[in-house]
Amino acid sequence: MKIIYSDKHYHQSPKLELAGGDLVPSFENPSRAEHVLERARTVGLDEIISPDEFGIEPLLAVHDSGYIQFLQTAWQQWIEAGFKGEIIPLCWPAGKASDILPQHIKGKVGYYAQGTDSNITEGTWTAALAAAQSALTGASLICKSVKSGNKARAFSLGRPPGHHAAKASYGGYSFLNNAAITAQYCRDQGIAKVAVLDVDFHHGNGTQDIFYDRDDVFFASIHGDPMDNFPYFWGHASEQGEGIGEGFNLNFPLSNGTTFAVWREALKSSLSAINEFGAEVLIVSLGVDTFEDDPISSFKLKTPDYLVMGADIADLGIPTLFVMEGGYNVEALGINMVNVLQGYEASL
Ligand code: SP5
Ligand code: ZN
Repeated sequence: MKIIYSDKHYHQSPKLELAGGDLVPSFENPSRAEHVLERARTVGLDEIISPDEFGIEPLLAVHDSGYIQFLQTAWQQWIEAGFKGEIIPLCWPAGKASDILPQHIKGKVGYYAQGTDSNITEGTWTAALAAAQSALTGASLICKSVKSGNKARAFSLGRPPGHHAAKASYGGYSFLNNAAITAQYCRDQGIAKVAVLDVDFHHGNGTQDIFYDRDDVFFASIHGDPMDNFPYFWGHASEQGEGIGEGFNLNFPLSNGTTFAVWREALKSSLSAINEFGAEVLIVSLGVDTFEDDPISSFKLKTPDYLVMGADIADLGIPTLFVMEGGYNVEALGINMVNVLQGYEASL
């Protein structure tokens, strides 16, 4: 399994986030990638390569251009407005509001943010862009393998994560939707049917938003029920797509405390729907915050379960790109995430 990694992720190192009214060290921090990289090296999954450059065009194929421009310039505008701390939004156009984009950076931040958990720092754009380039490098390998008839697989070891980033909004530590960018890239490379499987504990609301009215990219997500879990406003089973996209969006909201036996049933259902759809490539939004000791989540998966998860995904038998998303128990993050990759490899 090729692993694509750039140390530019260090540029996103937010200090604090609000949790239950307290300011705590950010759950999404550079040590996450360090642990995954170290584990990959330890087990000899060491075909680690650097990303190629794809520019911003593939980003603009899924994200709004005003939003991309905002991400590129937000820090500069923030500094010019006289602020020194990290960018945390303070107000939103919730309820009745004008849809005019404000001039002041404080207004723009509220316009594009989903919540307060995703600090924009001086290096956010640099890190997010590098994570997208890593994912695109993996996608390029996968697409080439479809054409040559090989079943390639790759893992984009990047951060910040991406699956909460929608067409024109950021949140859930996500700024650029790496999985969606790669799914669209595969389409633009001539792959007719692409599936995105999201196994992160949290619903992939951004990916759902991007492909909701499409029948060429199938999206399935297994996650904590939004009645009780972030991102709260997306992820219900009733959200099945719209227009020609109806039937191409599949959500499995599961209760707090869900164990692997129950979780695996949802995985099997997702995989059989993806198989029926006829996907030629699979993009996996790989979060392991489903782990029993994750500090912000509530499922009960155990370390060996991730090997089984990888093997089940491999059984689909199509070229697969794993894109790193969440997982916040940093001690266990490396072994859990790499277990999915090892389980996949072992079952080939
Ligand atoms: C990619 C990803 O996994 N994003 C998740 C973003 C969740 N952000 C809000 C989490 C709220 C955490 N509350 C802390 C509870 C501590 N017990
Ligand atoms: Zn998550």
